[in-house]
Amino acid sequence: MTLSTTVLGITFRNPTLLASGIWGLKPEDCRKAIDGGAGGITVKSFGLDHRTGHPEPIIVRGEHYTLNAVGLPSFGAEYVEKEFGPLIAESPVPVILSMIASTANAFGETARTFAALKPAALEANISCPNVEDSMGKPFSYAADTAAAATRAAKKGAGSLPLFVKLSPNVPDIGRIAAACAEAGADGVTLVNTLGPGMAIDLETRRPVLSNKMGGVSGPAIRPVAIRCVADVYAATEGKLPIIGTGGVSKGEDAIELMMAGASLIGIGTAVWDRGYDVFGKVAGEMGTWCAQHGVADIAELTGSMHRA
Ligand code: RRO
Repeated sequence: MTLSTTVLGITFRNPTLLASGIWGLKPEDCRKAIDGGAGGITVKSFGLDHRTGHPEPIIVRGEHYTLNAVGLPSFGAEYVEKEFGPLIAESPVPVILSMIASTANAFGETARTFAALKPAALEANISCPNVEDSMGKPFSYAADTAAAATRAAKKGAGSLPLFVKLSPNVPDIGRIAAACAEAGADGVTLVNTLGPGMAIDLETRRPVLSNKMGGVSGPAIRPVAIRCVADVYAATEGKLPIIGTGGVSKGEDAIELMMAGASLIGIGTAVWDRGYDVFGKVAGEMGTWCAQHGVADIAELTGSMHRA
């Protein structure tokens, strides 16, 4: 059976991707994920502006979840070019550059600047939950602002495939994804972190995170990710490629997200528990499941729940 899959003309050796987030800040992290078997890489979301992230502590690990409020640190276009240009040039697997911008229009210039580095695709992160104080509500919280950011990003991206990363914290993610597709998104990444959530230190009686609140990831959010992927697949009649991400730590988790409608699978939080080898392990487990169930081509799983 084949685990290799082609999405928007980009071939991945298997469907697992490093999700944009806390592991993709440095090219060394991305190389570890490639060595660990990842089918592709999504770099941490960066913008053109310089921003300091939130002060420590920025991560809380619970039993079934992780909270983060990294706070979107960004070091300008030169950093992305110097650090990730060589990775893009040498990588044996596709590299997706994820980007953020503080206004919908600014996604245009950001996309143009990042597209010049020739990644396999761009991802417009319009759903960070941790910077409302400085950047306002995420664009993905409403269809009109999501579409405006997408339209600008696609103008800058040109012919380069553009994924748009959406938030699960909305009542109708299907409608928002459809608006993004109409505005030029070639695919969507579902989902960013849930919440925000909060954890309290019982001794000090204060929130653990310096930002007080943070996005929730890990196994606890997996059912929400599956429902969001299923909703968007249905709302877009299976025509919009989906990178499914949220709480995947083993092969069967990934297969469930594919049945809901995902073509590719982002993994982030599980690196804590299974190490950078999690990508190869999950891909291997997917292959075993497919062999046991007579699935010859992994792509045939995508959206199969809707046809069962
Ligand atoms: O940097 C962050 O705090 C962050 C980002 Br950009 C995001 O998109 N999602 C998240 O949970 N954290």
